[in-house]
Amino acid sequence: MVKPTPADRFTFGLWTVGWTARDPFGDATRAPLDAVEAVHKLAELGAYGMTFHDDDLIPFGAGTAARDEQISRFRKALDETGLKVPMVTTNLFTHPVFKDGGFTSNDRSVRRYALRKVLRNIDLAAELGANTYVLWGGREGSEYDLAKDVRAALERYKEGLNLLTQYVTDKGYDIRFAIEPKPNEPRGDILLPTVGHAIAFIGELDKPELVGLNPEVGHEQMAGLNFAHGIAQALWHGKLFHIDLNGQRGIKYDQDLVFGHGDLLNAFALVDLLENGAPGGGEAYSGPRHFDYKPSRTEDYDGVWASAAANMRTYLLLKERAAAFRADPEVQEALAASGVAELNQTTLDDGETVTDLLADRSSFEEYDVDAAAQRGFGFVRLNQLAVEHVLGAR
Ligand code: 3MF
Ligand code: MG
Ligand code: MG
Ligand code: MG
Repeated sequence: MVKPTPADRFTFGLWTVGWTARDPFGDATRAPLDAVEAVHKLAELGAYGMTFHDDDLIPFGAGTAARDEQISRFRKALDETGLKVPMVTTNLFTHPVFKDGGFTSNDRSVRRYALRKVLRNIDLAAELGANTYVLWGGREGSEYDLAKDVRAALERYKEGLNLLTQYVTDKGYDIRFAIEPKPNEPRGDILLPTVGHAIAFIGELDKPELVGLNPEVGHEQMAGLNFAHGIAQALWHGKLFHIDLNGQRGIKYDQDLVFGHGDLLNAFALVDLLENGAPGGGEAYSGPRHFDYKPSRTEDYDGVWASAAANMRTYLLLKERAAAFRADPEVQEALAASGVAELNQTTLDDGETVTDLLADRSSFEEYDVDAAAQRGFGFVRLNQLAVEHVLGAR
């Protein structure tokens, strides 16, 4: 069970295993990785697919002939291995032209260029059969509050997304967009910093049904937020279109550790949620399990492939542990004692009105608040059972 197969739908960004480990303080520690080799290696390890930014696959500024040649080499590798490309994205952050953003740069010509760069890559995404297009606006933001008119920037963000959703509709592409929130890094403050901000923004768009989220574990945790809660809310809104799995240890720079190498208990709750749905029966997640991590700068290529395998193995181990947790009669009993499923009961009876509630003396006038306040919820016992399952003690 802990051997990954394509049926597990594990995917990796080309920029993850392909990260040469340059950081703001030091040079690359690894040689560049060819996309074709990455496809073969990931397929050997049991992955389902690979994703990429336009510039990961085709060097920025490559001419048409070089671009076509690289796409055909890549397609050949996909055909040879059966690896899929379920998601594609655009790099609107590396080239200096994007220093003040893509869709929301104060410079209108940059905004027009950014849209053209995305449109060109959407055509490639459609050709390769991707049905999710991720938008991470890493440079959409500011360092200085007075330098960015945030309302105007949100208008331009919206204008850009409305253009993209119209484009895929006109072209008949089976593609939906997924916004990836992040609070900061590389900008001091990034627009749409959290899952919640992005969900609210989507509600303002022309075709909100074509836009959802690609939340990343570390991005929410960088803001001190609970990732499993964010994912539950995204599922509740029907907006979990894609997911970036990795590990983060607290509020600091974006660590992109292997999945589970950060907050392991939250990762356990996350896998339980993705695989089994909510305890009360809420829907599970059916999209790719996408890893957006960085093999640490200390690793050579053996370490890169070991770390890629580690992401999948940890996910599968947590999935196994979550199944054992759910199947444990003591856990079921503890869940019931904690009232976890009770929260699924509507607070009012079917057809009951506010007048009926006001007339129900047992709910207020005769309610024994002190007796009700005596109830112990047993959440600590439940959590300890989870810890013991994660540790393999049960
Ligand atoms: C940065 C990220 C990005 C996005 C990617 C879109 C470079 O912190 O997480 O990775 O995931 O641009 O998928
Ligand atoms: Mg990230
Ligand atoms: Mg990250
Ligand atoms: Mg990411």
